[in-house]
Amino acid sequence: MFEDLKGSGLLIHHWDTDGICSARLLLEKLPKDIVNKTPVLGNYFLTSEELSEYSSYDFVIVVDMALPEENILRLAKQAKVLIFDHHLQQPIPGVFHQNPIGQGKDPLLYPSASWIVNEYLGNPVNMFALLGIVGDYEKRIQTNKTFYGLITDFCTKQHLSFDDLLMMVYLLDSNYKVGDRKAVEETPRLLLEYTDTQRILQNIRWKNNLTLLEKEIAKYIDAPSETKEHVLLKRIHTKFNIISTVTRKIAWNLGKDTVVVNTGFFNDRDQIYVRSGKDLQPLIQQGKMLGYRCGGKKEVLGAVVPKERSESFVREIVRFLSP
Ligand SMILES: [Mn+2]
Repeated sequence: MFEDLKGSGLLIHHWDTDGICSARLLLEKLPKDIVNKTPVLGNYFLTSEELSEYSSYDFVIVVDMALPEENILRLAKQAKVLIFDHHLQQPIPGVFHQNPIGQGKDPLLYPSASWIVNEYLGNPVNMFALLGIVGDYEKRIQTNKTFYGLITDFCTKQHLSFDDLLMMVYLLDSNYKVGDRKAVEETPRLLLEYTDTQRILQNIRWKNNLTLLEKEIAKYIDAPSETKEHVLLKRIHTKFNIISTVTRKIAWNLGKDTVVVNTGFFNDRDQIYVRSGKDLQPLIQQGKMLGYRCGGKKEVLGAVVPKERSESFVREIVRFLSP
């Protein structure tokens, strides 16, 4: 499979369950001395420090991340680069790109990077291929007949429930949510040793992470918030990546348009998250026009904004949401 890869190798993977499981599947087939890394948590790009550190490798594999084209081209100056992914990205010249979504295939047939990697490797269906899918879709995968069928068959054979798989996802994702980048990077190799999948459910460290996360989330749900023009505004300061959960819980509990600002995750930028009954697409476009990293869906918006711009963007959001 990877016989033509010579010299020193680096594997860069997303920090979530799909990224970790994809890395686990690749590591099994790659030379033992390959190094695996995840970007600075929350960064969908490589910093200049990372880029110079990674420029000495002979080959670099990127999985479950659409890193910016200029990052990839920089790595490709020195190294042979291979990308396995399912995010929308144009092919990059000179780079091996295994991405059916980028080639216009139906995302329903390629629901995760782990699935794409597993197919490429010619493996039978297995826990890690499926966990990546459950990680990216959670319960929403139940509406995908083909894959939910595969998942339920697998669960029956392994005497597992869908909730067990969801719990495994929460445990694997707990490492990045508590901000433990080193633990994220250790996990793919740990999973190589986990021949019994029950060991994922029994990992004490990950279980402790979940307890910590629950406490931190509850703390911010219970804390007072401001109301501006019928919009609920909550300011939090946490190094944990819990903003989406906090926003969802507040919005669903109170049934109000909710804006959460987290000043504690990045040193130089704030996380902003919005949940609303209003279509947020125009606001997402506006955020992008202002040059912020901004994305989301109809009812949610997530943005990362330089600290000095954060208050003015929050005012824009409140103005947009006000009746
Ligand atoms: Mn993914």
